[in-house]
Amino acid sequence: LKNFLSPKELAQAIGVSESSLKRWADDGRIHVSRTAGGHRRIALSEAIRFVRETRTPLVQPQILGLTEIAPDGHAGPGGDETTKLRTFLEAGQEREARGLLFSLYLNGWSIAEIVDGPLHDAMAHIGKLWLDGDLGIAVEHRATDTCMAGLRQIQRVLPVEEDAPVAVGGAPETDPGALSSLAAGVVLAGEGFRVIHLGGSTPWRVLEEAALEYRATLVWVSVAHPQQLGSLEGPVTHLLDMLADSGIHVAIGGRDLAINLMPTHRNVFYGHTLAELAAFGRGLLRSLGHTPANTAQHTDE
Ligand code: B12
Repeated sequence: LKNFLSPKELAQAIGVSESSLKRWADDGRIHVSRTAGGHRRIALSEAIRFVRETRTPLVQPQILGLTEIAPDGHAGPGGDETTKLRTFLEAGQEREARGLLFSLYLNGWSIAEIVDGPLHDAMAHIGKLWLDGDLGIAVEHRATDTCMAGLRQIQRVLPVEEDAPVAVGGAPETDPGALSSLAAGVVLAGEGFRVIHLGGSTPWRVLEEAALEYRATLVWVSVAHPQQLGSLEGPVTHLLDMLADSGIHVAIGGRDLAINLMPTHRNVFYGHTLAELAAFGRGLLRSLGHTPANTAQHTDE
């Protein structure tokens, strides 16, 4: 991937003339910076924002370095997005699976919509394959890895603001769910946080210490495997108490999290989906006077 594009490169990638593109830049529809020599250049994250918001088809995605995306959307299996993703993941078609996730993002889906929808649904299905034996487990592990790579590709094109508030998070010590926690982190990055992801199986005291060390504004905890946790109450209460004094917010969530059994505290937010986490993160940034970097787009507007 390239970090910057010339107006000519972006014009070719989206199939318009260079002069139209320069006009849009001068109108402020596309934000450009200038090189030392005075030439216009466009950050990749800004090019992607423009493509998403205007639903402009990328006729030559390879010019942006996006070699995994078929120019005409994505040729492949039929069916809805979940079926397509599941088919690619089950067949070990890693490039196609990553390309599909990225295409959804380019087509204007928010990161939360991609993960709460096709990604979660495809993985839930793949999670049943272990019934078929060890090969099913291999498919599940490989699919997890592919989804993580796909999410990191999306994260890679998000604008990064050096002074944005920090979010630190992971899945807790008895929970291996690194895919869940990465997904939550990429959603927060999409809302404009600077994100530090500690991965699966992160001890509670590590979350606490990392939050203080990295001066986090928000700590997120993804609970993907609730039955493994026993009682969450003790460690969660401790975490909330420790972080409240430093004014650090905590978001804890998972599909099957029994929110009604969780300790209440002024600095905690509980949720089941990443759409809820995105909305919470956006609200928190606003309350801190930060304009979210990349306002989420919705498919059915
Ligand atoms: C991948 C996977 C694993 C991987 C995890 C690898 C990794 N690096 O992530 C591995 C192979 C390690 C694994 C292990 C186990 N797993 Co497992 N696993 C899954 C699987 C197939 C997909 C999970 C996933 O990542 N999905 C994609 C993510 C994005 O979705 P998600 O986790 O649901 O997250 C959503 C929400 O939780 C929410 N969210 C996430 N984070 C946050 C944060 C906040 C703040 C908010 C608000 C929301 C939020 O948004 C997400 C999108 O909607 C699920 C199947 C399923 N039905 O979910 C089983 C599943 C979670 N596993 C299960 C089980 C039982 C196990 C094992 C115990 C199996 C075993 N007998 O060994 C072990 C656990 C061992 C241990 N050490 O604890 C059960 C859990 C049942 C339960 N209710 O507790 C499930 C549901 C499968 C099933 N139907 O039985 N697993």
